This record gives sequence, C-alpha cells and structure tokens, in this order.
Amino acid sequence: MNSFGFSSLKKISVLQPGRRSLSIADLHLFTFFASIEYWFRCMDLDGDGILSMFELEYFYQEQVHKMEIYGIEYMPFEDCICQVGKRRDS
Ligand SMILES: [Ca+2]
Repeated sequence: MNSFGFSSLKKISVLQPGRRSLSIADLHLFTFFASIEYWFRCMDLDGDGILSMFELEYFYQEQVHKMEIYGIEYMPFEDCICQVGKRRDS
C-alpha cells in the first residue's frame, strides 16, 4: 500500500477507538486521503505502485488535447516536469 493508504487513515482521530463524534476537519482529512489514493490508483496504469513518466505524460497529453481544442496555451510536458523538480529542490 502506498503512503496514502489505510495506514495513513488509521492515524486520523476518527478511526481511533472510543471516538464517538466526527468533526468536519476529520471528514475533510479522510476525504482528502481517500481522494488522493483513488486518483493515484486510476493513474497507475500498470499497477506497480509508481507513477512513471509514461503514465504522467499519458494523462498530461489528454489535458493538452483539451487545451488545444479550447485554444488555451499550454506548457510542454518536459517543461512542466522541470518546474515540479525545481519546486521540490528549493
Ligand atoms: Ca505505474
């Protein structure tokens, strides 16, 4: 299971024994982790638990196609990946 799996959800107070109420913050956090895991599994086409450059580019190209239809300027995939790398390094 990846880092956003149920092991992460167990750390949320809503899943601790003895807890009787669910706060809005707990619900948002639960939904956030469940959503990330859902979309991760959707994008992990080969099910190896890793989002490869091929998988990222595959879904990026779908968005590029939509932006071309609407005449919206887009960034090439390679430049987008470089931007992510720069943010992670800083
Ligand atoms: Ca994969």
